[in-house]
Amino acid sequence: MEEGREYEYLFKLVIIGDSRVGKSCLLFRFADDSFRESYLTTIRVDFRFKTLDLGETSVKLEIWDTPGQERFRNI
Ligand SMILES: Nc1nc2c(ncn2[C@@H]2O[C@H](COP(=O)(O)OP(=O)(O)OP(=O)(O)O)[C@@H](O)[C@H]2O)c(=O)[nH]1
Ligand SMILES: [Mg+2]
Repeated sequence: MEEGREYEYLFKLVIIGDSRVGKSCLLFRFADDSFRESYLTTIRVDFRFKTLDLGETSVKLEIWDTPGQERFRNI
């Protein structure tokens, strides 16, 4: 591992899918281990980081959440 870097690998993931299928909840659960029942549609692209220690390897995940509504299809 290079000096000053806290992970060996960086993976970038994008969550896509239809509106209301639970994309944001999946990310919220994974990143913060919590759940909200009220539905707040995603209106722009948002991302979260999470670092996992897998034995001696440290992996950083950059996870992007996208809006599923038809009007944001261009994103
Ligand atoms: N019961 C139950 N409800 C869930 C689950 N996951 C998500 N929901 C509910 O489903 C609704 C939609 O969840 P979101 O994660 O906001 O959906 P989304 O795919 O991000 O939707 P857009 O942002 O519009 O694309 C919310 O009211 C959540 O509370 C689940 O595992 N179980
Ligand atoms: Mg969403």
